[in-house]
Amino acid sequence: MSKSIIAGGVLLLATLSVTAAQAQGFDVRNLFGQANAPAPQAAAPQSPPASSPREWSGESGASGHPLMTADAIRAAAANFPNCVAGLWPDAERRGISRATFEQATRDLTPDLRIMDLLDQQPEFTKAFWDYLDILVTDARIQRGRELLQQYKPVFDAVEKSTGVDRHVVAAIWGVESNYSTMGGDRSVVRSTATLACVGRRQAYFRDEFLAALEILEHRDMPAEDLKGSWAGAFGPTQFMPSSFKRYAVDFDGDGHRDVVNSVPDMIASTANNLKLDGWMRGQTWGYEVVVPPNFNFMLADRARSMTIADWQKLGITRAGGKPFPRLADKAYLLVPAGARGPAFLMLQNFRVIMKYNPAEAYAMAIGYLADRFRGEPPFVQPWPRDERVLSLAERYELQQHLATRGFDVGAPDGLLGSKSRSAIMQYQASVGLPSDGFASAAVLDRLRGQ
Ligand SMILES: [Ca+2]
Repeated sequence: MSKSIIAGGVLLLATLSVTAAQAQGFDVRNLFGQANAPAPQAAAPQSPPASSPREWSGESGASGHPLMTADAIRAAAANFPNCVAGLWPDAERRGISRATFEQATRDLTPDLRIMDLLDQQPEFTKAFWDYLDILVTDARIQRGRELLQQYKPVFDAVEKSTGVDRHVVAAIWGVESNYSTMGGDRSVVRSTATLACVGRRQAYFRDEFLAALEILEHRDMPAEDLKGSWAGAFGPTQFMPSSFKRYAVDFDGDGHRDVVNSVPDMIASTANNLKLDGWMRGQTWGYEVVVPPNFNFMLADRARSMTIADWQKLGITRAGGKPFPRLADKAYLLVPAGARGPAFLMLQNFRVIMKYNPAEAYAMAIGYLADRFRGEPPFVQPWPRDERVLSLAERYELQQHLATRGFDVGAPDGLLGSKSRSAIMQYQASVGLPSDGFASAAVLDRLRGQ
């Protein structure tokens, strides 16, 4: 499901592409610190329910967007009934009946607490390895294996028809909702209507709101089952309404695409999502690799795709000593924790997983969990766990130092995406440091000292 980064991600070491639209589920997305969903701290144990009865703070949003000032939010809230009523012509064009529309929107009120969540920016982020620790636990590995066995006939059939690796589908299920045991409980119709009429993402959420009405119109699921994150993602694998529309399938043959209550529909729909996003049958997602001494980390660039054979010529080997199974597959090199941490060659399927949720740490957790289901061992190389993770203020400061020195970081926003990573590499090269693009405290200290 293309999830949208509603507010921009904050994953320190991950590149967050802000193009895809995904709504943070309640839990994982929170974990990834996007302004939309979940509460970052909670993944290891469990998140508290997403919709506690807390009220809107009444404060202007941190984004500074004109539609996020307290006055603008109040004015939009006052106009909410008119705004919703004004969406009827669009709904009608989509084949939604007047009865469905009225039933869904009668007495509907905006959930303004969402405005606080929309602009929320976590002050602290976790290191790349922290996400893997939290998301890929022994308990999650064990439970996933049980479910792969329990639903083996479904996984067999879905894998055969879509070509998508069952372990990856199971991993998404495990990470997005801890196998259906965690999920938001906000009404998808109410959340998307709120966001369609209030705040800075109205155009995007108008489509989501209308797509949610289409689900009701087609009787795929009743409104009371459409519950999820504040951004409108629902079900065990966190479909946005528009993603549901594109990807969901009725696999158990009861005439309804019910990704909430039917495990076969959920598994098949999630696999179909990955398939239509470009999954390469028979390929894995990536490999942990070892780079040779004095390696040129400038080559670690998502835009630099080469065959595994080409990477081998540069001295890269597979961690653990096994040979690469297919040398013609194209891959890019990812060094998520800098030169002191492990390196990875990422295949097309890693990019596909990132369409589901555009954070590298998320996608790697999915791939790693899938490997562990299969019985593969943990990663071989250690993470540099002594590295201190920079705070939001420090990341912002780092970007400003780089910009002052003429390195292109885009608009400094405290989010370290691929542009910032590239700027750090260029800065490191300019001062004779290993150019791994890693935003370490040492790099910040050096920038401060100059
Ligand atoms: Ca069904």
